[in-house]
Amino acid sequence: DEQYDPQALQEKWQARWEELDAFRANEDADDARPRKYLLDMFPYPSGDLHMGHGEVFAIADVVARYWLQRGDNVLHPIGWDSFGLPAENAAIKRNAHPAEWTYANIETQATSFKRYGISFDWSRRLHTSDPEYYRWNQWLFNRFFERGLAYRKGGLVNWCPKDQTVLANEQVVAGRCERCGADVVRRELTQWYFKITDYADRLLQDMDQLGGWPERILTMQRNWIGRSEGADVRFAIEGRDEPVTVYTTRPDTLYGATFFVVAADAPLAEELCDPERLPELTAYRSQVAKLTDIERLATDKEKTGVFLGRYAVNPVNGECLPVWAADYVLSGYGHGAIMAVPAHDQRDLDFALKFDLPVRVVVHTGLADPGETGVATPGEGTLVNSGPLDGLSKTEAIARIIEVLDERDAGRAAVNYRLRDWLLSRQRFWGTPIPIIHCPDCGEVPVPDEQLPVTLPDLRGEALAPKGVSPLASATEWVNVECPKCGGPAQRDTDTMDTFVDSSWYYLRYCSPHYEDGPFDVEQVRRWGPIDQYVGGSEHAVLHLLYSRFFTKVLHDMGMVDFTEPFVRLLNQGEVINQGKGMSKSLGNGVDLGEQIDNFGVDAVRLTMLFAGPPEDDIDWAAVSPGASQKFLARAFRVMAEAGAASAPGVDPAAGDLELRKVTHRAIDEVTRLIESYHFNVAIARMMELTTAARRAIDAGPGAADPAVREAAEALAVMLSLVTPYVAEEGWERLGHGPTIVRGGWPVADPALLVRESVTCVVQVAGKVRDRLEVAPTISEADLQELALASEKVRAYLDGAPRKVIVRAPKLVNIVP
Ligand code: ANZ
Ligand code: ZN
Repeated sequence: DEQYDPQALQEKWQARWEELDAFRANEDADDARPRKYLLDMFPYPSGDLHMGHGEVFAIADVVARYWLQRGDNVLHPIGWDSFGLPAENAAIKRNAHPAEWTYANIETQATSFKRYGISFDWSRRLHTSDPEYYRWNQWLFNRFFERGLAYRKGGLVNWCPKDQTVLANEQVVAGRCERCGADVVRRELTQWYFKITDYADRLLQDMDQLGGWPERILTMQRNWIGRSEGADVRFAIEGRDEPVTVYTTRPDTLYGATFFVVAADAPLAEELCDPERLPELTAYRSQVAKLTDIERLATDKEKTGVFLGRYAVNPVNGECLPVWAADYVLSGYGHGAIMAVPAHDQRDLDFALKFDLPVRVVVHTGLADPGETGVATPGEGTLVNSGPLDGLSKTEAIARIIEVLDERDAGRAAVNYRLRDWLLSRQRFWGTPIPIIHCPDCGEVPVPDEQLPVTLPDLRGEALAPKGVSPLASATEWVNVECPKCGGPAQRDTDTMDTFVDSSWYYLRYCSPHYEDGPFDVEQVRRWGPIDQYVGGSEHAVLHLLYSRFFTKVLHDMGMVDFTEPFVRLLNQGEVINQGKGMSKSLGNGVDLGEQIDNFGVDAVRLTMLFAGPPEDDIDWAAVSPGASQKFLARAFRVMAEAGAASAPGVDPAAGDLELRKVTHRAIDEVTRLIESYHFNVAIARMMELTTAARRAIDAGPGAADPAVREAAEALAVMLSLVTPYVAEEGWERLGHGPTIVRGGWPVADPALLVRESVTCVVQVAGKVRDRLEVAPTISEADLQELALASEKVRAYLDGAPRKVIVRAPKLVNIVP
């Protein structure tokens, strides 16, 4: 009797895969097999792998191993996103260098990945904190700089007081730091930006190539980009030469503007403020500085503001509108100033009611007067109180008013985006130094390509503690250099790049990870790209996924890649939770992946992950049973071992038991379709059914030596190899094959064996079942209708010709008498 010993199988087959280099992609140009590129979002090396990794990598591995079985040339690489704050915080705490913590964790994770049996091509491994990698971040920065896509500007930025660094807009979640949860504040700083706004339209338009992405992620990106159409309208300011422009999506309501608001924190507020009122504005501003944008925009927030003692002139009717400063207008959006139309915009109305400003209806909607109800009417209607616009619809009025504004040179049609440029600079150590030298005479001078990489100075421990300026600034020898242009004394930029730069192009580096003449070999990328399937968490919906789309488009414009979207298909896995809740230290409900593997074996853990439900769904570890998975695998193992012991490879399955053969071929047919549509849990259920059928054939049917049993066991081994590779390898070897099942060949269902002799067709009359017919599964609709109407049982309920017959061949006929 054969015992199933998962740990022994793991050691044996892990060693065999390494020896065979079983998962290496072939980069030769003349390899004619279809190329497939599968990528999991690379891990951050914080400690060992966790349950979430266990899930996502198991999911992706099914796809990779399926492609391998089909005979594709598969690229499935792994690397580490190894720059970042946690390494730096650990280093400060232990008075060490961030590299020590980082690379030790990478080794731990690499060992765990190997044990977990993921089919990685290890020869392509990369770490973004290696100078060989980040050198190319700097090279790319130089290209962006040349193209005007990297620039420095001063302005209000998001500042995390805890991490003591700036954050990109994308890293501020509900007013808090995405990493540490601290409330984000605003600070005035000069920083580097990538000009992602130049690509806003293409980032939107190219979404029609992304049919293989979850709709939810596309919606989030669309909202993040936030395109709207409207008009820029110029208002003259009394006593000032320069007019002020506002952006509005409702230029049709221009006659309803009764006041004018500028963002309290914008420099414009100060400029427009009557000097006597300046102390009041200053006091108000310090109050506003404490608020996040989310709080400022909240509709239920009590409106606040100060009158600036100035008037703006409505370009269409010459009316003078009082100018206010308020927090509900944001400095970083549109032009940081608005025309307020209280009748048709709720926030303007709240403000008008609070400060006793006039409300004038200009769109007749049929609803009650907003000035009385306090409820603005933003909807469609007919224009009133609007001179030449009276009687027009909203759409007509927008077109007309834009013509008027054009004629008077007081405005024009405009498109606005919520998307801001990508703030790149970080005042932290463990990242890619920005390759710029500041020269008092030449300005910003890029470090010449041949001098890259600019490597990090050797700082550790206390020297890395956050001080509000980059730790690199304290490395004076590193900072002070000669200007590459004039040779005079100059200083390096001391900020490092946002680590999202690293992950914006790593998928290209994998195509030629050791290439030294550029970030990647253009020819190899042409062969492998774009990524056929990307797998990772939805927390990256607007960060990583938007940035890498942007990078790909820039590289396309540089002629370096021939596609414009990096990820053809995207799968977001669910989360692994426990007892219905996310795992956390405070709840004490954490489950350790390593422990699960020690207890049940890799295969049982992988099977449990994949059998729990569709990959997009959360897995509640309290509701699944790795013990039951292990028992199933022991059963499957015995079927393969017994079949292997009873017969030799190469026997003709046609001589085998027909019933079992039909079960096997139906399983092959269904599993193939289920794997291709990513219904892995259902596919596993079919494999379990096949195991049961084979067991029955061994025990109570034709016996283990029957060729049909061998056929079933061989198909089972290959199908299982996607999910539980260790037991599948061992079974395959017991069945007389080798040296590995990895490219063993996906079984093909014989159509002749898929035909069922007959299926039962239900015949209903007026919704009630009146007869059951045994029919051929391939019966035509016409034949089936004829057969049903000929039935005695059916005719008993029919009084002449039926009114309607609905036929769903071969299973249902519905007759309406
Ligand atoms: C007048 C108006 C009348 C507006 C009306 C709306 C309704 P989206 O669609 O998000 O682009 N707005 C413009 N700049 C702003 C800023 N910096 N801070 C806060 N609000 C600002 O929104 C555009 C609308 O948001 C603009 O259209 C403007 O208000 C406001 F019945 O102008 B509207
Ligand atoms: Zn110089």
